[in-house]
Amino acid sequence: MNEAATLSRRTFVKGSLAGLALAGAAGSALYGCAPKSEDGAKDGGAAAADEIVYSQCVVNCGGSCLLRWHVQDGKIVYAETDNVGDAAGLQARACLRGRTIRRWINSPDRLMKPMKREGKRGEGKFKEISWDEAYQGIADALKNTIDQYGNEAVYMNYGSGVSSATSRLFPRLANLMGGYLKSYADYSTNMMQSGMPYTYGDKCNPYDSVYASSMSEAEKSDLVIMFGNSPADTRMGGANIVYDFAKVREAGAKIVNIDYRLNETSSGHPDEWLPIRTGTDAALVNAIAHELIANDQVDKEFLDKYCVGYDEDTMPESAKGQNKSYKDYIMGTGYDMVEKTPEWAAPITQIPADRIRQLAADIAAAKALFVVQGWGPQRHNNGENTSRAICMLPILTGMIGKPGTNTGMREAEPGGILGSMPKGENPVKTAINCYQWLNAADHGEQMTAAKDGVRGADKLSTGIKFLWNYGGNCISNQHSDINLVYDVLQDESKLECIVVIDTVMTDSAKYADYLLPDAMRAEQMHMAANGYAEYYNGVVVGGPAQDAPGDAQKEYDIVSGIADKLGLKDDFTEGKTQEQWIEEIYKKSAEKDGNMPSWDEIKAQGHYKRELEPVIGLADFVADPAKNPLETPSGKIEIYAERLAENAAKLELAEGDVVTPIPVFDPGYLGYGSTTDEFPLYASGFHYKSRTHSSYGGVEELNQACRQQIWINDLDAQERGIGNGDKCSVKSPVGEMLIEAKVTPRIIPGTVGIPQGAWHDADMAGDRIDKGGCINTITPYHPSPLAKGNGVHSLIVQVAKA
Ligand SMILES: Nc1nc2c(c(=O)[nH]1)N[C@H]1C(S)=C(S)[C@@H](COP(=O)(O)OP(=O)(O)OC[C@H]3O[C@@H](n4cnc5c(=O)[nH]c(N)nc54)[C@H](O)[C@@H]3O)O[C@H]1N2
Ligand SMILES: Nc1nc2c(c(=O)[nH]1)N[C@H]1C(S)=C(S)[C@@H](COP(=O)(O)OP(=O)(O)OC[C@H]3O[C@@H](n4cnc5c(=O)[nH]c(N)nc54)[C@H](O)[C@@H]3O)O[C@H]1N2
Ligand code: SF4
Ligand SMILES: [Mo]
Repeated sequence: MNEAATLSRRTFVKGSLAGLALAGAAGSALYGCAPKSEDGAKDGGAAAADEIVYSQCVVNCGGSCLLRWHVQDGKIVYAETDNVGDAAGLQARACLRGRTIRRWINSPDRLMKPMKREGKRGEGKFKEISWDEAYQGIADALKNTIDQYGNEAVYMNYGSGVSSATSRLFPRLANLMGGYLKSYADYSTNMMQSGMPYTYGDKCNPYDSVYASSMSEAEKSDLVIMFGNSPADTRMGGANIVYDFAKVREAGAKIVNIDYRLNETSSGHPDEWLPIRTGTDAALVNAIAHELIANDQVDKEFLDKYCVGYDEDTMPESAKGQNKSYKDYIMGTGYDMVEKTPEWAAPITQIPADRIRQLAADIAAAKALFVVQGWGPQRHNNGENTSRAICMLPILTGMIGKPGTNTGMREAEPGGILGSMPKGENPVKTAINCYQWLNAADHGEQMTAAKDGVRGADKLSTGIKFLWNYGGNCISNQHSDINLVYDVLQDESKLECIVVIDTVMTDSAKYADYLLPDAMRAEQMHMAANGYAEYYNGVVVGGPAQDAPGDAQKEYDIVSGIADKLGLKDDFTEGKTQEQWIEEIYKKSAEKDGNMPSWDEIKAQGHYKRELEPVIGLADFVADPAKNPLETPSGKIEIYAERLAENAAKLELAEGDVVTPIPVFDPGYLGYGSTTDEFPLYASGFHYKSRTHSSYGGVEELNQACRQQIWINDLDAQERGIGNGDKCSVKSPVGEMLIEAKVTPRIIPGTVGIPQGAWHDADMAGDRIDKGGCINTITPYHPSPLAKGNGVHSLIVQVAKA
């Protein structure tokens, strides 16, 4: 152990004992750079106590885990995570990613200087410029864009890398200049956001706890069915859902985990795994529905009282007497006139008919059924229908709004208690789906409401000409079809100016015209609420723990600098520093909340957490549907959504795309039945434990611990002569990548699985073969039928030994 490490170990003990008191006594130290030490003493006898600075891991995995920086001489020496507060449950303890964050913060790859592109877009060649040149250049480009094309030509790209009360500040500046093209939905829940409001009402979105139950509610259930939901992969961190899920298993419910791979959550419990072909969950639901109907096991009373469209009894006038009910569809008397028996579903789902019958019987016998879906099943080109179909299981059995049940949505999470920096009013009302930005850059003028999901106008008046990309890697790495992205962005007459603000050289950053180095949250005063943790509300305030490296600056100062060149600095800042904004936002939120500590207290404590009661999805509606109707036209659960039938009639769909008023199984683009001799395997992505998307993808230790590998079943591997650890080529209709094989029985035969988010690494002017194993090299760009979203888990490929 070297001297520095010894020192930090020793002072760590002292610091952790004295941490709270010290922070309390020296509240001001939470702001500026850490003082040398409290008493000025240097090590060499009495060790200096570490300064404890509170911050968070802010990437988009939902944890928002607490970091307690140990700071000496203005430098972070050590990071601990949450070890304060109620050890029984309220500790937001970081996962391995968060615990390696110093590798990222102190990485030699940190961006240090503002830069301007020199080579071709995507080539990654830049020259250093001064901040003044950057501000002026960007201000000019912004102004010219608006003068020439109007405000609709300005766009802020999706980016989820930073959660904080003072981040993503570009909208505030753009609104001061007359606004920008808006976006709706997100890359996480795009298809679900579009489909579910037709069933559960306009306000139904995956982030509203009214529509789902807390995971802890499953402790009261006797049968928990999880569709593509793996908290141990995607809800890590001490205060996250994985924690609640552990208690669910202890409580003893039978758990069925439906996934194309044996995910981390059921790892060690293989009996819980029900393998299914990717993208076919709705077919399984259909067959279960068939059994429940055939055996008279549906809750007809619930369906009649709370729902529309199960059978003729509750069909809306416009669809009566036409065999358009859900029951008609399932029993083979409507739509495709095919009876959805387990024998029908077996070859589609790869689940034997007997196993489907057993599951249906278990569901019928359950006293409290808890059905929950992750967002994997909906991240397919048929995801709108799949998310609605999964919710049919609790609907058919009336297992909604009661103890131990869930609506079929992902588990609930409470909203945050913090406001954020006001964005102002955007006078532009036109919006695109966030996934449509590349189309809008390529041929925006041709995009319409009916064909492309443009909202707020019938069509776009211009393509995107100015793209702002902060804290996101969705230009290329996280978008799809990176080869197409490269081609479109080569043409500088289309997208004229791209600004990227990040901390390291990402693949998206290579497309920047201006590439700006950001200070990380540890390097500035930070404030944010809790993440997706379901059972507490909280806030963290603290920092900076150390200075940003090189000339990196915080986003607030970057946007202020550009505003200054436009004569808008005072309007943007209102004469306040970021620290003053944070104080103001906190105080306003605390006033509204009533329970939060005072500003002085939170500064001293660094964090605040409040335990919450678990919730039961749609409990109010079920208790009193007249008093608490849903925001559907009927006020009820709409199994048959008349509105969707009407809206579908107005859509111009791509060939083969389907939108239906009831949740049917349709394979969707590149779904079941689409494999060919050239691409004989299905492939899907999943969110991986070594990264949060592409964030932490540069930490070598994590890459070594959890290798980037394609999961392939022994049968598929043998057929191709592929052994564990072999380098493989994976080809899809749009690209090729190289990746190591993980040959395993933990994946269903016929489907391969690729962890999403690895860093793209290809010679784009050469063979374009990605050596980084980035799945978006091979995902086509095909917005889904209704949402116009990213159904990127639908994919066909060939795999060969490289
Ligand atoms: N094929 C496929 N594609 C997918 C998905 C999939 O399942 N399959 N998942 C999709 C989903 S759900 C999502 S949410 C998106 C996520 O896509 P992104 O929102 O792009 O998420 P990240 O890849 O984590 O990128 C976050 C970026 O923020 C940067 N960052 C982190 N901290 C800071 C900071 O302090 N300042 C600045 N300026 N930058 C910072 C990181 O370096 C990183 O480049 O990906 C989507 N893409
Ligand atoms: N470690 C880690 N945690 C994360 C993230 C991360 O990148 N890394 N990303 C965060 C973000 S922004 C989001 S949006 C969430 C994402 O959370 P999810 O969208 O739920 O994550 P996925 O891994 O896409 O899908 C969940 C599971 O569904 C399975 N699956 C995929 N397709 C199907 C299907 O058709 N049917 C069935 N039954 N299963 C299927 C996958 O194998 C996976 O195990 O996670 C968050 N948490
Ligand atoms: S990556 Fe997520 S779970 Fe891990 S420390 Fe960060 S916020 Fe917590
Ligand atoms: Mo996401």
